Amino acid sequence: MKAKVTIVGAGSLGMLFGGRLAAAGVAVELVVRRPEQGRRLEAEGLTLGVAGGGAQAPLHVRPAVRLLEGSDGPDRGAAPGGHWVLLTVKQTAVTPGFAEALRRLLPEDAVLVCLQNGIGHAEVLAEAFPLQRLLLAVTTEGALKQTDTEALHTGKGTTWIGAAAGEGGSALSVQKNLAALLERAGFRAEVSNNIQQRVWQKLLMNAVINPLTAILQVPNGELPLLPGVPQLMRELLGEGEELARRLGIPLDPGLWEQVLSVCRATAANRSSMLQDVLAGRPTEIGAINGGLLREAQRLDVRLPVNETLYTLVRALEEKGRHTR
Ligand code: KPL
Repeated sequence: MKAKVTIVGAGSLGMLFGGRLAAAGVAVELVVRRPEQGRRLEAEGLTLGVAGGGAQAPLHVRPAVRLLEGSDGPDRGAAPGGHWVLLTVKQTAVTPGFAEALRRLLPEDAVLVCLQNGIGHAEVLAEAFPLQRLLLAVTTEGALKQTDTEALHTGKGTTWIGAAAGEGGSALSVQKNLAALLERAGFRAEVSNNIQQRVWQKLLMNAVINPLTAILQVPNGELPLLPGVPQLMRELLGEGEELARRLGIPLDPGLWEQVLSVCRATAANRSSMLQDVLAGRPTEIGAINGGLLREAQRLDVRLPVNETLYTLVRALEEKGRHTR
């Protein structure tokens, strides 16, 4: 049965998922914000290469393209195999206005899958969508956007899928069908019965690596090699782990080793936050360390190292705004 996947946000991850799913015969539609990108994708199609792929030819596909604003109402074309909407925009894009625009655009049976970093976006979306239609996904796939129509698959990973609402959330069969669809497109995908644990583990890693690389302006691999920095990294992680413990969110015991191994595995990469700072764009600090600080405030606890880094990254954003 024909499934349909709408990808909202044609950045690196959006192009990766959209490219491979379309190549696997799934009906893919890309929803973009910028008309210029929309026009180019329509005219040129989408090209997905593989980093270090040698002679492997890049995939070239022609998914349908729509604009987020100004499109006609929901597309009511039947999707008997299910209709999933992979939300691959940055966390900072998920505002109440955005959630409302999405609600107008999507048919009532579509299931929304959030792939954002950080925390807080699911709550914004839950104001516009019933919780049964919201899934969370955490991915370790690596991708790099090269132009408005081209991306590179830089590293194979795993995508975990789970219900945003836990008990009473979206049906398990919906999650399993999505995992099967992603597997058909060549991804490794698993249904997780504790997606909050995956979300928090990614959150804590991002809370260590992203602000420090943005402030020190180094690639991920250099971070643990700088004098004094491993201690700071441990303190940041320790604050996050203690907060998760108080909130009753279980975590893997070896998270410190995982942070170091992510730094090694992505040694030459600039973290997304460093890229944002260098480009003078707003960062995801509000959803990452800021998300931790909001949770801590609810419990009346302090996270002093996270607070300091949050303030420094906000200052860098401000500086970027003035020097652009
Ligand atoms: O997810 C990342 C990011 O850059 O946002 C890490 C894991 C830090 C890899 O760069």
